[in-house]
Amino acid sequence: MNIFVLTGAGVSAESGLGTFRDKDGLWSRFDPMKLATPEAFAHDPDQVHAFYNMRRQNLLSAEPNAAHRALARLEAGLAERGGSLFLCTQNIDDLHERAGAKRVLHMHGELLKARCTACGDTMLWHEDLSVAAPFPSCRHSGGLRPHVVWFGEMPLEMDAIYDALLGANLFVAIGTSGSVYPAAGFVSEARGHGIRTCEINLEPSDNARQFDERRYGEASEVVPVWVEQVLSQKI
Ligand code: BV8
Repeated sequence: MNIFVLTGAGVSAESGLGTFRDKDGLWSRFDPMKLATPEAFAHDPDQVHAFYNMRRQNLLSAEPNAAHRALARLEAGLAERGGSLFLCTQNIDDLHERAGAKRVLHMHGELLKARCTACGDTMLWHEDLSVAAPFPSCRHSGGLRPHVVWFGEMPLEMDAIYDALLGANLFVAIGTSGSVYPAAGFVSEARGHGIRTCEINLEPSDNARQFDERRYGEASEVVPVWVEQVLSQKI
């Protein structure tokens, strides 16, 4: 069985990273159009860097939760059975990897990487970022940014994502509100190709009605149960 899992901020909520659109979420305290767009970065790079520096420090003190660990078990368990997990995340944290997942596609980039705006080089970066910092590999300076996809920018590896999506037997969205595209459109893409769909979330998402199966609750409780059922082939 080939499963395509799309995760969102809800899978990391119980690790303390907060979500975007829940009542006390990031976008209720910060304006995404002032912090998560290329125009915002051009206008006030220091403010944008401060926003991501705060989130990077939060991430470095966060730990994966049972949902991240269950998805790592799913990856190994499917491989043992000749199947595969394609784990695509909208999240810019590294909690899937720290929980043991071997292949994670970060379609919206990674908070623990920096990118040189002059040449596109990326590298691991755990410290605070500022535009002034010189980029070690290419020596350009003055244009460092987080390796993150902002609104209005093309998400990463979309061809690989659609190839994997259309080759899946099951599409599962976990911890996402289904409000940001193109990720929010994956479920209708899957349905259009006759692929079974399942939503696992705290509450119905914006596109809940498009899912064949829906399971609700805290990810750290619902995801491990679902993974054990998949691996014991009860579903
Ligand atoms: C693009 C990185 C084009 C930065 C992010 C109309 C139609 C189609 C598109 C658009 C449109 N209008 C505007 C657009 C474009 C825009 C968009 O979709 N806007 C929305 C607001 C309408 N999209 C884009 O700009 C994308 N790019 O379209 O490019 C293009 C084409 C050609 C050439 C160039 C460009 C890029 C979008 C990426 C933006 N970057 N993140 C950062 O992190 O700072 S988006 C950000 O929000 C996240 O990455 C994530 O992807 C997204 C959605 O967030 P979620 O993960 O779903 O989190 P949310 O808080 O919303 O929901 C959490 C869920 O978890 C909730 O449902 C909650 O109930 C649940 N939950 C909470 N706790 C738990 C839980 N579940 C389980 N257990 C729990 N404990």
